[in-house]
Amino acid sequence: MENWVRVLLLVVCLFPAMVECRVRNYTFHVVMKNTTRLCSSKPIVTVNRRFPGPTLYAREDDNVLVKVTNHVKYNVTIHWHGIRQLRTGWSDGPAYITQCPIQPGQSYTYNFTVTGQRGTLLWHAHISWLRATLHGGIVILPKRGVPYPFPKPDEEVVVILGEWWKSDTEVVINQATQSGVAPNVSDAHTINGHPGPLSPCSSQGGGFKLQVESGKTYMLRIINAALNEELFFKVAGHNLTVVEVDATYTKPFTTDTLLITPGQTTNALLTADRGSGKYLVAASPFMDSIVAVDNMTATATVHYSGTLSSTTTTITQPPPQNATPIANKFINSLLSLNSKLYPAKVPLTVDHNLLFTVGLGVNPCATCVNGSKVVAAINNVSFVMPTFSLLQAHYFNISGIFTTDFPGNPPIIFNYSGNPPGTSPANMNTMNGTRLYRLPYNATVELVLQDTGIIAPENHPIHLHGFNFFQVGRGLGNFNPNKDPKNFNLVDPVERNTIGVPSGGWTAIRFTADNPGVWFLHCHLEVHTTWGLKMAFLVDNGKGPNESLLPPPSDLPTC
Ligand SMILES: *[C@@H]1O[C@H](CO)[C@@H](O)[C@H](O)[C@H]1NC(C)=O
Ligand SMILES: *[C@@H]1O[C@H](CO)[C@@H](O)[C@H](O)[C@H]1NC(C)=O
Ligand SMILES: *[C@@H]1O[C@H](CO)[C@@H](O)[C@H](O)[C@H]1NC(C)=O
Ligand SMILES: *[C@@H]1O[C@H](CO)[C@@H](O)[C@H](O)[C@H]1NC(C)=O
Ligand SMILES: *[C@@H]1O[C@H](CO)[C@@H](O)[C@H](O)[C@H]1NC(C)=O
Ligand SMILES: *[C@@H]1O[C@H](CO)[C@@H](O)[C@H](O)[C@H]1NC(C)=O
Ligand SMILES: *[C@@H]1O[C@H](CO)[C@@H](O)[C@H](O)[C@H]1NC(C)=O
Ligand SMILES: *[C@@H]1O[C@H](CO)[C@@H](O)[C@H](O)[C@H]1NC(C)=O
Ligand SMILES: *[C@@H]1O[C@H](CO)[C@@H](O)[C@H](O)[C@H]1NC(C)=O
Ligand SMILES: *[C@@H]1O[C@H](CO)[C@@H](O)[C@H](O)[C@H]1NC(C)=O
Ligand SMILES: *[C@@H]1O[C@H](CO)[C@@H](O)[C@H](O)[C@H]1NC(C)=O
Ligand SMILES: *[C@@H]1O[C@H](CO)[C@@H](O)[C@H](O)[C@H]1NC(C)=O
Ligand SMILES: [Cu+2]
Repeated sequence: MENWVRVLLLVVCLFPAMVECRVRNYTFHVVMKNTTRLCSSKPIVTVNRRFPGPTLYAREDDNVLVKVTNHVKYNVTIHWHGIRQLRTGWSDGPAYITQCPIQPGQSYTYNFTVTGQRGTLLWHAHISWLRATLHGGIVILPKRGVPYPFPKPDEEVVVILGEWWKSDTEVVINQATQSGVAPNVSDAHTINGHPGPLSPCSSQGGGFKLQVESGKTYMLRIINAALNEELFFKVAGHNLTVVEVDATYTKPFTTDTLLITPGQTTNALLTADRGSGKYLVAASPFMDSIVAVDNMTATATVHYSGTLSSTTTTITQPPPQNATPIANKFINSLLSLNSKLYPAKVPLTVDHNLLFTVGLGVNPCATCVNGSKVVAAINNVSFVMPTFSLLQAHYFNISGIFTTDFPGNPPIIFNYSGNPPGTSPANMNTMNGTRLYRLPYNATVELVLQDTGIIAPENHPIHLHGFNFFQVGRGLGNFNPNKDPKNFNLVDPVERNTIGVPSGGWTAIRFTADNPGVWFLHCHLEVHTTWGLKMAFLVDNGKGPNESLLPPPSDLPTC
């Protein structure tokens, strides 16, 4: 852009009323704050002393600038979860993947443009377990004058689901890493930062209260920012109409229960059609395996205007923890809107056919409790975090940081799902390495994510950075490459950035590698990421500057 145009834009943006301002300029100060929950106080890491952190608002096509200054003792990075970051991988945020951390006392300005996306996403720290308290919403409004493809709601509300530990989460994960066993589960779930009125230790005025007026419609922008748990979400006495997930429009459908995995977002319309009263909102865990979870239900209230404070709250029964049929019903209802304005651009041909097993393992560890440690892997490779950023190593041709030999298929074919029991490999060891899978620009990829039953089958919410993908298929047991593709939905599959791989089953996704850079793929259960359930794609530049990664910004942190 010509310099004078940039100066003009800057000046014009001082008077946003005069003209559409295209630059959104935010300042994030990462600071400690003492916070009381569950009757105990502890210092937590926050952005601008807020928990959850501030909501980032932008319109499609806006340029977003966020200057992050680190005032705490931990290294910090921030990830803009679901933002495509077209050619701006430097602003994606996962530590040691696209950048070195912002060290104590340092600043870094994330600079990206929102292209072709509208809806709700989230930002969160992407280093260690700091995202437990370092997270917030991202609201992307459609371009000015472009309506939603559903009736305009009267009001919009960001609803962030989270997980709360009484202990310091950095201590929780360090303790687990040293002992080699699973970290402690959380002590409560939260809705907009509070465990809610039914918590044994309710505080802060009984939790989050959504004040509604009878007859009006509210769009809930619901975000699962929990570290390790998929959550059901319900409102007593009300149905919800899902209209968008992961910042892509869906075919609207009505349900009484939502399922949201960590990293996923859902926009749902709630019509206040009850006249009056108080109705409980509940967020409770979904876990259809033997793995321990925090079974506390987080609550909030929908409160109709004019309702007496003495009115009792209508409660709702959360689904059982292992309610697989309720989860499946919700997942199977999700389809892309696939309208003329918002077509589903599903790749119809496939250049790279990949099968990745995702699951757990056990490796020897002399210093650990039982001489072994729990690990996790993709295609039997437990990812080893480098000490230098992969994107920088790639851009500057620095060798010795990573290899590009990540296997496109599992090294051993077995009964992946472990069903019938006892058929999983007796040897549960994994390999380790910082191995990437290389893709030419614009290659089309079909990736089947296959759960393993090693230790136990489990639902893994897998998140891909830099791309949206389409979920073309899903099933139980071993994926069958001869039979299963016949049932793929290539017309209107849901488009998203995070997808649950069913316990003992598989999910098939397709995407086009039209974004050059290094892009992280990992389980969004933070415990599994820590254990090594992660890898990265390296996407080469295409032809010319419009298909090439931009040069790194001058303030990019170094290691
Ligand atoms: C963003 O805000 C900061 C602090 O208010 C200011 O110094 C900077 O010039 C702004 N940048 C742009 C591009 O508006
Ligand atoms: C938190 O509280 C402790 C004990 O009261 C105090 O020493 C500390 O300075 C407080 N920290 C912050 C960040 O307010
Ligand atoms: C943000 O990045 C764009 C390139 O994508 C660049 O033109 C612009 O100057 C950058 N803005 C700031 C404030 O650094
Ligand atoms: C984790 O749980 C164990 C057993 O209850 C307890 O001894 C330990 O202190 C907990 N760790 C943290 C960091 O809270
Ligand atoms: C929710 O929708 C279902 C199915 O359409 C219907 O049976 C039920 O009565 C509705 N519940 C409420 C509270 O509107
Ligand atoms: C939650 O789990 C604890 C510990 O396993 C158990 O004692 C308690 O009964 C469970 N509560 C509910 C509501 O299931
Ligand atoms: C250690 O091994 C024993 C015996 O197999 C088992 O009971 C125990 O749960 C293990 N402890 C840990 C921390 O894995
Ligand atoms: C890295 O290597 C490629 C191919 O050899 C070359 O085109 C590019 O200029 C190199 N980049 C840097 C920063 O040295
Ligand atoms: C994984 O790799 C380890 C170490 O090479 C090997 O012992 C084990 O058999 C492999 N397991 C699978 C399922 O590929
Ligand atoms: C990777 O595996 C090797 C050989 O088993 C082992 O010596 C090394 O400690 C492992 N590295 C990590 C980070 O686990
Ligand atoms: C990328 O691939 C699509 C088809 O998948 C094609 O339509 C498009 O022209 C390609 N773009 C480039 C720049 O190669
Ligand atoms: C912070 O990051 C730097 C650069 O990677 C590293 O040298 C340092 O050990 C890290 N500090 C902590 C506390 O992890
Ligand atoms: Cu997982």
